[in-house]
Amino acid sequence: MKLFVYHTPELTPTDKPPECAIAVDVLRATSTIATVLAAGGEAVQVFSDLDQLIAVSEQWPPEKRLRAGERGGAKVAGFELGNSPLDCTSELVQGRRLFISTTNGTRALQRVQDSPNVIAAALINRAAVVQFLLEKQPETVWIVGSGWEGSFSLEDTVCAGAIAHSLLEQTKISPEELAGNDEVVSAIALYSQWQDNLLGLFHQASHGQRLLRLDCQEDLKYCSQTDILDVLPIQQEIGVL
Ligand code: 3SL
Repeated sequence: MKLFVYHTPELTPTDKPPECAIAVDVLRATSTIATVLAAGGEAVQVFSDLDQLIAVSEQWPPEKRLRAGERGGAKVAGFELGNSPLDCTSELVQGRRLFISTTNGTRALQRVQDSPNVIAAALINRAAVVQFLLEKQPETVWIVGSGWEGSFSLEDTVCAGAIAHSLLEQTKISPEELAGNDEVVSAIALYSQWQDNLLGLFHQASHGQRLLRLDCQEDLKYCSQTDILDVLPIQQEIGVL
């Protein structure tokens, strides 16, 4: 297995998709997606465009759907949900499909949608993702951070490091064998330094600070937990996990 980390969707190569692509948006899209599926949501369908989301979801029975929209961290007017995983209780999401569009996370998923195995990962479901990689043994794996509007984000990189770190712990593979690019090594170093204080790292992260200004401290706490959900959000058809 060769692992590559890309800090933003724009940095991924365009020629050939990898055997497995893992999109990461710890704050908060992939944390929300994992939470919805763990809480019994029927599926999650992702969109970069809000009008397209509305058009497609209109074809779904109203009692079987939920619409989530986030721009700039805030809920989009007229949608039932923004992008807080804490709103996704089993009472609300059970048996319903979540139609979601967020600023960066859904774009990352769309960027890698042609890979035969597309996964949404966050810290909360890290163990399930690592388990999948250990069982499937894909030759090439990309971990793609969503970043923020084309820039690096600490929280996505530390999650990439958490996945890589766990792979190293559970196999005999050396860091040199695993790492396909230098970003893997730096992601592991970031995780090694902050693994006991991930919430502290989120407080330093620019998007963490943006969410704190929006009064989302409970979201930061929730998303900074590791391995609490045994769920693997994997693409079933293009755009649907
Ligand atoms: O950028 C995204 O996709 C979102 O996850 C951002 S937010 O955490 O909902 O503000």
